[in-house]
Amino acid sequence: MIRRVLKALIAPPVHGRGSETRRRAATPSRSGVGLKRLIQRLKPTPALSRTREGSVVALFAAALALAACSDSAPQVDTSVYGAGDNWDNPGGDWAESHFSRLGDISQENVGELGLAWEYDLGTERVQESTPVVIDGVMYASGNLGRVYALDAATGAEKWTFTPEMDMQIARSACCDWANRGLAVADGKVITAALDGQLYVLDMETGAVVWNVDTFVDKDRGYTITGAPEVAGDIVVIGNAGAEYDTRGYVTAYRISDGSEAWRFWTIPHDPAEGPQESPELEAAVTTWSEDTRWDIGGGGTAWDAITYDPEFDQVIVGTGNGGPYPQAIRSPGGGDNLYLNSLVAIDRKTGAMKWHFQETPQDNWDLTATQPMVLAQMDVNGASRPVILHTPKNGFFFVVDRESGKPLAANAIVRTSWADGWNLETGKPNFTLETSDYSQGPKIVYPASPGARNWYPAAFDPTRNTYFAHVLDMGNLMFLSGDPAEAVHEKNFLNAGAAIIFTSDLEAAAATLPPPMRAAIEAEPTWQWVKDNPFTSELRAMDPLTGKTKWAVPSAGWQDRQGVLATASGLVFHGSVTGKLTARDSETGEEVWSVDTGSSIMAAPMTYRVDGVQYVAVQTGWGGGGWGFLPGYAAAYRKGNANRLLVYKLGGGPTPQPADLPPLEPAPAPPEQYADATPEMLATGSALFTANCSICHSNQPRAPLPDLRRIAPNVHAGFEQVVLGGLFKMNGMPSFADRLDASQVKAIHAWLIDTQGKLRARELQLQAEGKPLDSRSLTILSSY
Ligand code: HEC
Ligand SMILES: [Ca+2]
Ligand SMILES: [Ca+2]
Repeated sequence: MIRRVLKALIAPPVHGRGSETRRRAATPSRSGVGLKRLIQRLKPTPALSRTREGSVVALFAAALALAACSDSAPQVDTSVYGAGDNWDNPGGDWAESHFSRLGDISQENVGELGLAWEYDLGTERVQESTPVVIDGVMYASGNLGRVYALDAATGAEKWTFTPEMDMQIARSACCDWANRGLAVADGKVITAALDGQLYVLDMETGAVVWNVDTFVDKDRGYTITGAPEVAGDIVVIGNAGAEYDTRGYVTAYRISDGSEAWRFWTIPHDPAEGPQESPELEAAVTTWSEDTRWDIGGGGTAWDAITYDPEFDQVIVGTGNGGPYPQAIRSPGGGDNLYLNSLVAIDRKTGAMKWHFQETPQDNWDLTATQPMVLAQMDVNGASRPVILHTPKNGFFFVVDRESGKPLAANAIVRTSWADGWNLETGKPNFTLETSDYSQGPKIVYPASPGARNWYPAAFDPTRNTYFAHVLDMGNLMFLSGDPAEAVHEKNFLNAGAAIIFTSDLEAAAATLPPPMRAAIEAEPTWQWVKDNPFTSELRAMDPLTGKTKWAVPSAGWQDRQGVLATASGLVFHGSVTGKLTARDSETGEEVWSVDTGSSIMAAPMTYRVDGVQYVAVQTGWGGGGWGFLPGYAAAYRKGNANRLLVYKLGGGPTPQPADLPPLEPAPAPPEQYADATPEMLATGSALFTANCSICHSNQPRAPLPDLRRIAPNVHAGFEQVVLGGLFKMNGMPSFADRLDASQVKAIHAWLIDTQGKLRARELQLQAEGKPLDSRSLTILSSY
């Protein structure tokens, strides 16, 4: 039934030349469209009904019409589901479905896919973005907020844009220099840079039309990694930094001139500082305890999903986790802590909240609701409802009513130890705090902080009623690293407040923990889950309303997660960190085509058509949260991480692979140890390194950033200039002059000299024995 109705909603793929109109005029559609919307559409616009009257009134009407430009809902034909020749935004269409109606590439001919063109993105860091294509021009965003405008048929460069910034900002970026896409509207390309600048560029030339600093406080750990969202004549942008010391908000700017239309704070401020910014925040503040550590920030940052819903003229925002993670620090004594980990619907015109749905109340676990959402129309309990399909970090598949914000379905898709189900009547989870509240001792919490789902986009195929997404069923051990009452606010720095060990490493790590802690962990009922199966990482096809798996295929490891594209012709495209790009049969999951690109892929592929030729494109590049821990199965480990844009078409050629990296060499000899180095100094250095450096320098071979156990003599000589003087700041090595003094840097250096000496001895030995020099450590560091 659902399938039949939605099939009717989908226009058949248009064959032949020519591009379609991006935003069609609203035409009442016969099938499946709600009566309410039909009536809305048939109403004459105010401007039309008034212009018949006298000239004075006509003038008045003209003024009204102008005002109407910003006040009336933009016209988007929501009866057409899925992208066509164009791919309007990183999610493809108005619903952000990552679904294409194009069918020139089909199950029958997909085997003929080959490379049409490739483009060197010129960087070696993370790529999480899906390009946009408008009328034959591709606009891709790269790390830091770079933009590449390319001829979509040939890859010829039209222009590029690199945002200039003080790279000290890199210190506030927990999860790499990620960027998840740009927006195109009104002849302009809009990109948000890591440092908080929102740039509006001329679509033809790339020239800056205007830019604005979106950050309210430069002394706190804000960054931007998400895509701007266009909603009529405004553009909405959020930010990241819940792990630091931020208070989340999104801001709407008028695209025409950059003036601020509204700002929505996702959590309250300290009530001692005066009234809240809005009535919804006055309501929210009652869900935070009186002892809340407002000084540390509170979190709730909207770092990815922002989706404009044209049917209700509302902007839906997914908000982030609490900061610090432990509620015992953040809001001692409890409370839901609104609007953390929530979907909030904001009136586009006024910036006021229409409804909210909190997916993880009382957050202790970094279970954000920032994961991408897909809009849809779906039969639920016999009625056709406008819905949001949402799979946040917390392990449930939610189908939420877009009109009321009420959950219509909530099914667990992985093991969850913080809640064992959902009460759809009350809209609340059934908490299982006995297996997840770690304020009194360690708990093994499922899902882990990387989430059952994360930013990796899902695709929804309404013709098959199937949601395709990478799903990670993994947990993490969580425990307090100190007394919550004594937590200090680390300014513009990580304030996560909890220690984390992923279940992928837990059995190995448990052996090294203090015996009482180990005994406590082994007494947990969830210890059995770890022993049975520490994690499952797989691409799944799921039914949204039941959450049931139709098919699943395993990924190469828990860090092998990927974005997805689905097409009406029954294909699902996805990459892999191993370098493989694959097409599958939507019905069975069976592989129908693949190519080894030699480049690690995490971003979602997309598809478009120019002059009657359908293309499939994907950006390659490893990185993101925990990026230092490059798994050995990654293409980036074998071949480096040169970022590429790969574009395929039927009858294309082979995909050139980057050359293999040369074999590892033993670490070079370190300089002589400081004469006054003591074991205490080395221990201090080790601890300071873990606290300050390890988030970027994982000290693994072939990690994206230098392995500091292998530094060259000249870098040793300039160590202090690098760490305190900011010598390499322009390349993303920030200065620590505000956090460390010369004696602390010396302690870190002494520990690194010692470590390098030991590593060199070990590697010379391995080399003599003809063994590989791969000296890795456990991936126990969480930086999500
Ligand atoms: C925000 C990420 C980040 C953090 C945190 C960080 N670094 Fe770096 N570091 C970098 C980057 C990026 C480079 C490479 C710079 C380049 O290519 O010029 C680098 C390079 C270096 C180098 C030069 C290595 C070489 O072989 O050329 C040293 C030394 C160094 N970092 C020390 C430290 C120390 C010590 C800390 C902690 C106090 C630290 N870094 C923390 C990002 C970081
Ligand atoms: Ca969006
Ligand atoms: Ca987080």
